Amino acid sequence: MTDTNKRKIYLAVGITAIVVLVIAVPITYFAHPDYNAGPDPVSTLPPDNTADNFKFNCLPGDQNPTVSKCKKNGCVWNNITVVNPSVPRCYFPQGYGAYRMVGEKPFTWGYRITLDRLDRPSIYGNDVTRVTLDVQYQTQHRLRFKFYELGSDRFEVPVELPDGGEMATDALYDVSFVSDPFSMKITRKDTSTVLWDTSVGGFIFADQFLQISTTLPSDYVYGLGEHEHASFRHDMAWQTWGSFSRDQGPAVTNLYGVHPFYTCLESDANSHGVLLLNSNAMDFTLQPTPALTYRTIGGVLDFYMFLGPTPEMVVQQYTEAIGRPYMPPYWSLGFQLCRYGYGNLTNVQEVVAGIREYDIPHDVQYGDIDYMTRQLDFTYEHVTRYKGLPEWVDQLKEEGTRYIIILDPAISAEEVSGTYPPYDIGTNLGVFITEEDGKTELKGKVWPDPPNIENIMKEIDCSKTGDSWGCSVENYRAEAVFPDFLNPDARNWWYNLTKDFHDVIAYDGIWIDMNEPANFVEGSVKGCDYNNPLESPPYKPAIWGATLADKTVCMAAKTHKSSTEISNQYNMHSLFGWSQNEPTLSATRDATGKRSIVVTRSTFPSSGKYSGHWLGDNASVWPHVHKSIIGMLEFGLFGIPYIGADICGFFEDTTESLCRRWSQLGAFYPYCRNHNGLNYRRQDPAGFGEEFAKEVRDVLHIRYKLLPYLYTLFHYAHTEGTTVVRPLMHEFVSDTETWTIDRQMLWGPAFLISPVLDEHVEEIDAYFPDTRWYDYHTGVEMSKGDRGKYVTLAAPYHYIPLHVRGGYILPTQEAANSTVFSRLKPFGLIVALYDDLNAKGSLFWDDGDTVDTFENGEYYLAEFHATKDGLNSYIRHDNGQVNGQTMNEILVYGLTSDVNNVYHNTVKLNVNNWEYDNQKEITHN
Ligand SMILES: *[C@@H]1O[C@H](CO)[C@@H](O)[C@H](O)[C@H]1NC(C)=O
Ligand SMILES: *[C@@H]1O[C@H](CO)[C@@H](O)[C@H](O)[C@H]1NC(C)=O
Ligand SMILES: *[C@@H]1O[C@H](CO)[C@@H](O)[C@H](O)[C@H]1NC(C)=O
Ligand SMILES: *[C@@H]1O[C@H](CO)[C@@H](O)[C@H](O)[C@H]1NC(C)=O
Ligand SMILES: CC(=O)N[C@H]1CO[C@H](CO)[C@@H](O)[C@@H]1O
Repeated sequence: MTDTNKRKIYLAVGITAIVVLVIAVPITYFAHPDYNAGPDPVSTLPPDNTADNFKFNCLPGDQNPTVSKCKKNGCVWNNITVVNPSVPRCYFPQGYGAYRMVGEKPFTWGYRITLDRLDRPSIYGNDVTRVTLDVQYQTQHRLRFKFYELGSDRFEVPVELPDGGEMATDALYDVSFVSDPFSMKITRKDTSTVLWDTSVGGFIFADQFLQISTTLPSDYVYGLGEHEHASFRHDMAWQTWGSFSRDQGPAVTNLYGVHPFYTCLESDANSHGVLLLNSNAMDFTLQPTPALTYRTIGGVLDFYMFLGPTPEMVVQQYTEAIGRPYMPPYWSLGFQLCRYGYGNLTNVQEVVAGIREYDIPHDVQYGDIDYMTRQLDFTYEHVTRYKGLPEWVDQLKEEGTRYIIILDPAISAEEVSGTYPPYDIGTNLGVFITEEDGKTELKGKVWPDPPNIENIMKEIDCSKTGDSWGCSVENYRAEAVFPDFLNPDARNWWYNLTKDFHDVIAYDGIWIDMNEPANFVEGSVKGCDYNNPLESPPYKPAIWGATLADKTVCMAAKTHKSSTEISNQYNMHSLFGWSQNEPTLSATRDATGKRSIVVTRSTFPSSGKYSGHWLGDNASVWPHVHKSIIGMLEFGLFGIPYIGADICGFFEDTTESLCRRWSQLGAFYPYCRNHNGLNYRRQDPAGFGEEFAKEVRDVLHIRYKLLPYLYTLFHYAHTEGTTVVRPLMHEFVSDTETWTIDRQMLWGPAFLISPVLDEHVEEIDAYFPDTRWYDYHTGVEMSKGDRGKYVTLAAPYHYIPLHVRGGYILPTQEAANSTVFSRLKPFGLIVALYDDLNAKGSLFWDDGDTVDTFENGEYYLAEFHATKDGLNSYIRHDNGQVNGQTMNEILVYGLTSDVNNVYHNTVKLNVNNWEYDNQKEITHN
């Protein structure tokens, strides 16, 4: 609450949008002594005065930079002054530019600038001689600037974002240019903070290499994914992160999704965000200047900048552009249980019986790939192992637990013709990704087994070989093909199969995995043509694997870009998971007739419109518990708030102490799923005996009690783009201490979660921003002296510290064994008063399951407002969704005097029906 006034000022100012065109005097670049250096570069090197932080790598990715390679690029070589081995030895001359402005033309949306290439050595070949830059002043807070090649058919990302429009007249930003060599500068008008300045040099626009470097206004940078980062705030000490979707368990490399979006806090606590809309393999280098370099190997440089000025507004503006997050059904906020390799239905039933025995809330049960026949999509193993699965799913649902099935994109091409319609129909329609010829289906290997797998396994026992994985891929896996989802036939084929499969198993939602797309052989079963520059580009970004096709399909493989245009995997690779979203969601919606849900592994900007995400195949190790908070905070920035990690970890055996702490934190993941890998020890809530089970039940009951609050947060995420799991800095941005906090998180503005993230720890230091806080468990107010401080809190093994922020009202509902039953229970409110005895909050409610209830007005929305005189509710919209339900418990925290009377409307209530103590007051009406 401390900074709202200050924030507002920025919106009120900003009057005109004037392009400042600075035609600068050509700078000393041409005179740089090194540029035309003579034949003996080493001996004639003059002392170079470029500060280390201002060195921008001219031989990125080169493990063995040499003077001659460096000189050939027209760059400066200096390894004398280098102390830090991360500082590039070969770097661009100061102010290096390869383009100059030759024209500038106004448009309704802004300006079009024409850039011509100067006479410079070509580092990567095929430089584009004329680059166009469109600067679109799209709105007051949104700027688009796009470098491309006018009139060419260079690849552009087919995700729809705002284009053109009328030039905003009240923009918060200024854009200015230096003409020769070209550079650009973006300034926040009211503070004159320079948000971007590319005059540090290094702008390159070649066919297969596009680079731009900019200084940043501060070194508080967040986002840029998907990777496993050690901290939420980026490390600016010369870190390079690759991005290219990859089936890769969390590690310091490119992972499943691609999100070239960052937010930055300026030193005065204003915030902005930047998206590079590009899907080619790329990397980002962060260096301590502070500066950022983007390098991508295709497409165009299409940037969107969002001016905030608060970090929360940046996310709202970003999701306004890429699409607001999906509204998950109420039940999908309940507890979910999964594992790979239950093996058979009896085993699943036993686990579920254990969950029931301990009365643990259980909203969703999953089937991983072992429910299928030989891992074939759209089948279930109906002969022995999963005989009776459909009937059991029906029964489960009657009891209040829903069922989600996994579907992998890869389809077996080895089934006997006429026995497996998914392949037969698909191949007839030509729905699969093809080789370069555009005709031959590209075949890889993923999970499906061939028909004769049992005989093969008798013949070849891969477990006895040195390389059991390699052996099993070679011998046990069938050749498989990959749907080309942007081909309209493929889309409809997938939609039909998925929808029709609901007649077999009445699933409630779908989990799509392996959609990077993952492939267990490199490129294809035939390999790839590495003479093709798409497979072997002149620059390989800092991504995992020796080739781009590593663990996926060949880059030259043909893939639709739209219903009518064909592109290739080189451009479309990272969009594969995104392209699977819409058809899957439409199918499950239409099959169930309900809102339903899709959870996907591979994401791209705008995936949040259709799906949630889990943080991937994490290991059961302590550091991942902390990393999961970082991952959630980042996906919040990326507009994918339905997010969580596999509780207790996927790979490796968990331990009881790890699983206990992970379950405590996981109870506050928006996507709350315990998921385990093949053959690891049990880790479901009933897997460690009664005491453990009761502890998990208790913490899940807290979650369930707060589900109305969580659901309301999702409503605002869906309608206004606000975050659900929220970094502390988004609420307390004027407090710089919050800028680095990633071991605590908030639910919305008002609920603080301070988990234990390490083994053998029973107390933690938690930060309490300077406002009023109450212990959720007891209602006791935190001492005033603790405001704005780290406080040591007791956190015994069974306990997670949770706090409610004064000034807020949280809607609650009594917990039950699933949301089916909790939704029938009475509501309540937690009224946590601020110092001035005010508090506010709201409740969004609908039937939890119908499509587009908000859009169609089928909901209830109330705002609550507490003052020293009482508590009022204002019904903003009411279509009867809460009829027949009661509100039983109103907890009021922070009253300063005794309560003498309780009224409901004007009716005085019987004093015997309410309880009161000196910290909190409980009323029952
Ligand atoms: C620095 O450059 C000189 C000249 O090329 C070379 O002899 C020397 O080995 C280099 N040192 C390092 C640490 O790379
Ligand atoms: C299910 O698998 C277990 C081993 O995990 C086995 O003991 C049991 O017999 C199987 N049950 C059925 C019905 O196949
Ligand atoms: C999908 O199903 C509809 C309705 O049965 C049918 O008309 C259509 O041809 C099918 N499309 C594909 C691509 O299978
Ligand atoms: C869940 O709780 C309800 C009552 O709230 C009860 O009727 C139902 O049988 C329980 N379901 C299971 C599966 O335990
Ligand atoms: C809990 C955990 O390990 N989380 C990590 C899982 O992997 C994602 C990337 O997919 C990371 O962002 C998380 O930090």
